[in-house]
Amino acid sequence: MIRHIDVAAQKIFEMKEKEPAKFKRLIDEGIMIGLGVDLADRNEEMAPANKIKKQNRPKDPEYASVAESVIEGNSEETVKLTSALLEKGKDPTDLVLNALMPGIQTVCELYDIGESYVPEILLANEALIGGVELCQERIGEVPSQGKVVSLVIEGDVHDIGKNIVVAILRANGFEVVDMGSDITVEEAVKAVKATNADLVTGTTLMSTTKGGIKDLAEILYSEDVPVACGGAAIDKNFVETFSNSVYGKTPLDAVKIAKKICAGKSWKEARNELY
Ligand code: B12
Repeated sequence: MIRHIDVAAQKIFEMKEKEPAKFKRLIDEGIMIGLGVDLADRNEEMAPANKIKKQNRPKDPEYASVAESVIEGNSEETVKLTSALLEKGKDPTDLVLNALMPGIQTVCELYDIGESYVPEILLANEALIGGVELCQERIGEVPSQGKVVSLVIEGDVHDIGKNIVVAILRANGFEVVDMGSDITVEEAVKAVKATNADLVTGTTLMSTTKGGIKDLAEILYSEDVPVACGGAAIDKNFVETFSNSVYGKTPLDAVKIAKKICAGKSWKEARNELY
């Protein structure tokens, strides 16, 4: 018996060193139990996974069901629910941003805390794509506002965010050449010349590949085609260390940047007017 307590105490001391946040929670909860507080309800609500789901859950219950079907990676259900909402006259862009996107966002955040794994992400991404494609079909042909080349830079396969940006740009009337992921600067320059694009959107999520976005913007300077830069590894301070680029955080920022550039503004004007 005493030996077991010794082991437990040893583990708690190790936890104090290695996982201070967990240690603090253990002590706090111990004090609360000592005071007679029932932690069962509180734990359920405050569990990190539940907190993430709650924070991302759309307020509209119909949108929440779409998000839930993406979280479950259920493509069939996502398509069915999205289709029903489109039939009811819901705006396709709103559906992408406020029903489908919160679903994938939840799975990605759950992955960060070890509550979701690669297969779940891939299934959720498939469900997302199913819903996004339906929304795009509904939007149909929109008079072109300008041409955009979209890509994820060389060495990076993270294309979920780029796919959302592409869908929202298309919904807003931009002709988008979607090059996919792991695209070299040379491939991108070739596509820009071949399509006579007005703008490139470059995405990256990894610190090891963000230099590629800078190289792309600098090389495209001679073509007079700026790069809208986004994705989790990119921030405004980084983008301001090089020219011919405009930072954006959300898919709607990509639309704002594209509108300015396609209306003939320079990258400097777009930067000044947006930030
Ligand atoms: C999903 C995911 C994966 C999936 C990718 C599937 C796919 N098809 O994309 C898989 C499992 C394959 C994967 C693999 C890897 N991953 Co990963 N992955 C993630 C995860 C969990 C979510 C990323 C995501 O899709 N987010 C959701 C989307 C919607 O967000 P987003 O891309 O940022 O896009 C939004 C905005 O940024 C914006 N946006 C995007 N682009 C643009 C462009 C413009 C112009 C504008 C204005 C806005 C904009 O709009 C989007 C919608 O809001 C992140 C952690 C996280 N929570 O971010 C790690 C993460 C990005 N991965 C990471 C790593 C290290 C890897 C691996 C190297 C792991 C490994 N050891 O094998 C490999 C990468 C291999 C490679 N060569 O690329 C690290 C990167 C760390 C770093 N800073 O460098 C992260 C941060 C995890 C971590 N905490 O360590 N990953």
